[in-house]
Amino acid sequence: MSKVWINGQLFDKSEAKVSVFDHGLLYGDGVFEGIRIYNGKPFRLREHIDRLFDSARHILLEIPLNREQLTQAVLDTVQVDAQQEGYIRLVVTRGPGTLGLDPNKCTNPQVIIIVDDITLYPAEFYEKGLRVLTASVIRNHPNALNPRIKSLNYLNNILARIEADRAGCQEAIMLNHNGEVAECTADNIFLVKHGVLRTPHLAAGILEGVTRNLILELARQAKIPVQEMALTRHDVLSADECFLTGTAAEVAPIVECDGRPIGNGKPGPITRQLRERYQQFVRQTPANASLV
Ligand code: PXG
Repeated sequence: MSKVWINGQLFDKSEAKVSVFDHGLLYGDGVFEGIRIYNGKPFRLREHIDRLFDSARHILLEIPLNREQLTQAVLDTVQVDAQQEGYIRLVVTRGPGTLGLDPNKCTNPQVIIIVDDITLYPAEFYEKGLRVLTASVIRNHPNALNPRIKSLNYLNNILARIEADRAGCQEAIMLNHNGEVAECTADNIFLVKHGVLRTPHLAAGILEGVTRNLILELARQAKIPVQEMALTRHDVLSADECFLTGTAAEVAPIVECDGRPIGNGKPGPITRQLRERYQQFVRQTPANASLV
């Protein structure tokens, strides 16, 4: 039975509630993180907590706990069910306020920790690869809502996901306001060309994915050359390999974009190698290595 921690209290899933006046609900005013549990431990918890605090700082939302307190609350909540594998959703909302935008009317931010199961793509997608399209909806302009903030406003990405869905694709590639490749709707994107691993640089207006950073680390360890750079749709269509990375999807091959095969239309060798290295890393890392 999964549990939900809200501002220091534990609830059963069915009893966990927030106010309809919460500005997280009314305006998407809040931030979140999605964290994996591997071997019973939250994976890369420090990185996720850091990103949550950075997102909150950007929107001037004061989290009523410090990093250590929040880390401990996450560890305590995970401990309740002692799940070996699972998923943690950490949410901080601006809290209940009035029916107007004014964030100053919200004086009680809601800190929510949900521990639940993870839903993955079915296994066949990891073997055969995903189909994606280039969404007509672009990623948020950094001067509108910076994608570095993991905010509760995902409508931009949801619109792209709807396009993908209606075209029979599993994911969408979102371009930025300059027409460069940014990221997928809930994942970062990587290409392989002539043995070089390429991914959009942070300046493209993307989330700095925890999985992205790990893949860059693992590629460097494997002596695979890496380039963080501006990429275009041409680079995707002419790539030898393509894959996405994210907490939920882990490392998943992309074999088709806009109805065209990528490379030979099958998951490529560097994608396979990095997926294996990723699996090995997350499952073999000594328990404490992922803790603060
Ligand atoms: N880009 C965006 C826009 C994301 O939302 C990533 C990249 C990958 O980041 P990480 O740090 O996870 O490697 C994300 C992550 C979900 C879910 O429930 C979504 C994310 C993470 C976990 C769960 O769909 N988004």
